[in-house]
Amino acid sequence: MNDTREVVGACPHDCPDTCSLITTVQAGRAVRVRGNPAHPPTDGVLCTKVSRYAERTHHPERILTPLRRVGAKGEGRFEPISWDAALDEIATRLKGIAARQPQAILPYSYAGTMGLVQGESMDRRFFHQLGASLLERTICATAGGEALTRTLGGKVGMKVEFFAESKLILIWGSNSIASNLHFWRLAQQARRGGARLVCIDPRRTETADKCDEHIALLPGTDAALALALMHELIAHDWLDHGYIERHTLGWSALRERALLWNPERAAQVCGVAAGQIIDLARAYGTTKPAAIRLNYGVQRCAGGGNAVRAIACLPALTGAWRQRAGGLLLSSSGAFPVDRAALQRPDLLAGRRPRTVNMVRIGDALLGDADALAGGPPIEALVVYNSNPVAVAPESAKVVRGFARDDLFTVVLEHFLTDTADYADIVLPATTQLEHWDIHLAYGHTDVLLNRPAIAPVGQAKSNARIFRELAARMGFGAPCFADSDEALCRQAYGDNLDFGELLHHGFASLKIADAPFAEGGFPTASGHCEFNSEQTSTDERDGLPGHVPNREPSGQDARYPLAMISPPARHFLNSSFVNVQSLRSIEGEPLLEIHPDDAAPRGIVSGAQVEVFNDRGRYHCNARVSDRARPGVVNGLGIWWRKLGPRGTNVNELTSQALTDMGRGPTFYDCAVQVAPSSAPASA
Ligand SMILES: Nc1nc2c(c(=O)[nH]1)N[C@H]1C(S)=C(S)[C@@H](COP(=O)(O)OP(=O)(O)OC[C@H]3O[C@@H](n4cnc5c(=O)[nH]c(N)nc54)[C@H](O)[C@@H]3O)O[C@H]1N2
Ligand SMILES: Nc1nc2c(c(=O)[nH]1)N[C@H]1C(S)=C(S)[C@@H](COP(=O)(O)OP(=O)(O)OC[C@H]3O[C@@H](n4cnc5c(=O)[nH]c(N)nc54)[C@H](O)[C@@H]3O)O[C@H]1N2
Ligand code: SF4
Ligand SMILES: [Mo]
Repeated sequence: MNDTREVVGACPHDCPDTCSLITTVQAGRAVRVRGNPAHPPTDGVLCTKVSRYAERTHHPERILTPLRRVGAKGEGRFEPISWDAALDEIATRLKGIAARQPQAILPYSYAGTMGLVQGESMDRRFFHQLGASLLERTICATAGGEALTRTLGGKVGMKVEFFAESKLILIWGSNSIASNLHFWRLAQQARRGGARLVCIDPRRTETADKCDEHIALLPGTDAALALALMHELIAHDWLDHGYIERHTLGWSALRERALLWNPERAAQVCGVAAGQIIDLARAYGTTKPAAIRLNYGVQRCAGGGNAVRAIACLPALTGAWRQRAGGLLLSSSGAFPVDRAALQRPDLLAGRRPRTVNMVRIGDALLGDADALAGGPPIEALVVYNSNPVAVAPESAKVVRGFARDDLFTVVLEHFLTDTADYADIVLPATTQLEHWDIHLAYGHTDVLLNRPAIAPVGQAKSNARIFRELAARMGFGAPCFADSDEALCRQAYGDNLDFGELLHHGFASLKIADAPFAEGGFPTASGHCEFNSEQTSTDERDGLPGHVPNREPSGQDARYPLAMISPPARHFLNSSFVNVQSLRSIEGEPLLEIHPDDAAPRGIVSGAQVEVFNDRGRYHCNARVSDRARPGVVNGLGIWWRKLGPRGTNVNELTSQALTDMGRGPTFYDCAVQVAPSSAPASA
């Protein structure tokens, strides 16, 4: 057809791979989205989910107009209204509250799009000018991020492409095939070159199946494993003394700590055989280059920060950083020179210092818990975008009760009527990535990507940035920065740090980073060293050294709730996105709990049975799968279904807690004790 066009964009999702997309447009419709073969990290391949992005964009249930609630909160009954009516009503309500107490207004957003423009530009300016409460965006990665920063000085590490040359790769707390597909391709390449792959994960994932070795440790015991590896490195002198002396801080104290952790002690704590730990230490101590692909699965528990710190010390002990195919990667996002002050304009606060609400504790905060409210006023208005908190935040019972408050004014910017949108007073239709401009960083590679709109907005949808621009005008915010277009915001994101012309031309641009950035030390910490001992850590939590912090709710501790539950992502959803895309939901089937045969048999649970998973916080109804994908003592509740699409309107976050991690004030989704029983009533009830 002669009106066929191809447009280069960027995958917006919260995924380390940040793929370059090519969208085929015919007669104004996106008909196909594929991976850009010219972008090396993407290499022409997308995951199954985003291959369906055209289906998601042109989904028959897309919200096409602004909506006003007509039913009760949560019922999901709305009537269409005009943009003028919607924006006027929102501006009037927000002005009324702001005149008394701007901090009673709370934005709630996360990485529904990772785009810097649609995720953290005009929205932030708007709330800064308003003097609204600040949001601590902690729901994913802050424990690990903080831990990495305390150890290495930032979210920095190996360049991902060099994993292909490694001879040993520890895939630690990562189901790469599901969540980091383009890294997995590099790991396969390494394997063809003779590398050994070791997966460290309580669950026997599809990634574990394909590795040479799987260490199925108990959740939240990674620091103990890392300390025992150090013990063996010391005992066998597999250390790079020169590197330790020149480029690290706190070695003698760490050495003393590690010598307390012989493999037998760690094996007890981790619930694995001591022999596995000894073999892993030998491989790690004697193979060069050795690389660690650490991921966020290790840090969703009470001691998540300490676990990441312990693991992040390992490459400095063996001098693995000397080689470009050695070292560690958790996140590369710290390498991107984003000009956040230009994008977000914190100066618009003009000296005001609003209180900060932690998004993990939105349930408690909405219900008036003084601690969750950080001593500030009750929340009277909530503006949600790029997030689906009713489905994804912990302890759903409280989140739902909070959102159901009749005295709360809630605005939700969305593509679909999600569990959260069902509680909105006003829903505003937002554009998808195919319909707006944006610019991206990545956390699993080091390229900047530009996203051009491929099609016109669907229905009456507007981009987040445009919505906040129009709201700002209605609020009477006169500063010139409230007039910046989405495209202008793209240019401001990196300012002079980047050649925007190159981006416009190719759609991506690589950061200039040394192949082996820490071969000669030079870590971005205050000392310039890899900090085994962190002063920052010693002042606020512990003694400054990484240690094993047990889970709050470990397997086998509470007789009422003897099983530990983790709830990692289902492969064909992205958090709660795509759950409403029928072709993907069909692949996933039903909400699922994996349980080991030894735990299933005494409870009379068979595969396919409906079960109730419960603890003091709630009750989740789902389907059992009896399988050794779960290790004994641990059940896997794969996430994150829309509540309204799960049996009896529940999802796995009924069970999770709002407790925070040791560092970074992050969530403890995978630190959750439960009991499981066959369902007492039919699932359809
Ligand atoms: N397909 C798909 N891809 C995704 C997502 C998705 O929902 N679906 N989500 C995206 C987002 S937001 C993020 S943050 C990343 C998440 O991806 P990752 O950073 O890899 O983190 P998780 O998927 O939470 O967990 C990874 C693995 O860690 C394991 N794990 C759980 N507890 C522990 C533990 O205590 N120790 C160890 N060693 N392992 C543990 C889990 O079983 C899981 O297999 O993926 C992104 N990519
Ligand atoms: N039990 C359990 N809970 C978890 C996790 C877990 O592993 N287990 N993982 C946690 C993690 S790692 C994360 S990151 C969070 C993720 O939680 P969220 O950040 O809430 O991510 P999603 O569920 O993908 O929801 C994003 C929403 O943003 C919308 N959206 C996307 N693009 C745009 C846009 O341009 N404009 C607007 N207005 N909306 C848009 C999508 O339609 C979608 O509904 O969940 C956390 N919750
Ligand atoms: S979700 Fe990840 S793997 Fe899939 S297209 Fe997006 S960036 Fe690539
Ligand atoms: Mo995440």
